[in-house]
Amino acid sequence: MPGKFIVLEGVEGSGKTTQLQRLQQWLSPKWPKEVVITREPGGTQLGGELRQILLAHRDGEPMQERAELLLYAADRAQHVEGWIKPQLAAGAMVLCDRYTDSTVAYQGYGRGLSLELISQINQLATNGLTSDLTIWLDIDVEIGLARAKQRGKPDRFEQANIEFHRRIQMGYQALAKANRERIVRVDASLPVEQVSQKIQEIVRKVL
Ligand code: T5A
Repeated sequence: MPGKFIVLEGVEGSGKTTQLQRLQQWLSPKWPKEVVITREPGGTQLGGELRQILLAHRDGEPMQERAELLLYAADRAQHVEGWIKPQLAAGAMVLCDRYTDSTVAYQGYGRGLSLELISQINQLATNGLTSDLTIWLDIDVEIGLARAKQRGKPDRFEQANIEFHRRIQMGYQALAKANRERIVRVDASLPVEQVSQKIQEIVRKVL
């Protein structure tokens, strides 16, 4: 497809939202078509509704792990077919906050669901669409959570225990090691401007 698909990944508060906005500003004058930002969960109207369900606190009836996995997959299937693919077909540069690696890291390493099952469900949800580049914003989980907390009331995931977040971080480490051609690590503990510069150096190579 004529467009390009770039994903930012990382633990809570790693700076994805901040960096996606800066990347969009930097890329817009360089890319001939639109440069658009989206996110998972919540990149479509249906996804927005699923996002509320996924991030809400629920007293008395915790969300089951497989239900959580399938809701993320539903969000992704809608996003890929209904929004990302048409954008890529029109030549857009799509910048996405989280994608399939989040499911491997959170539902696989974090929750302990089968990586094989997650791989199959990711395949079903994406119909094989992979990113052209994934940038992993690598930060210590405690620093990321402290940053995320500064913004206000923590969601269901931000409230989970620290061991859950450490397992997710291990998931990202394993993913980066196994996918060196697709995933590039950036040290996200650096100041915002320096992180942006590192990201620009990496993205310049795929333009
Ligand atoms: N999830 C998602 C799954 O479990 N499975 C899946 O398949 C998918 C797709 C989504 C949740 O869903 C889970 C993962 C998540 O828990 P979300 O609200 O989208 O929820 O959560 P996050 O993606 O983690 O987004 P956050 O908004 O929490 O973090 P960001 O976007 O990484 O960080 P950002 O840019 O908002 O920055 C956080 C704070 O730090 C500051 C910012 O100003 C901001 O205040 N900051 C820095 N401070 C110092 N130095 C820097 N370099 C900084 N960069 C940013």
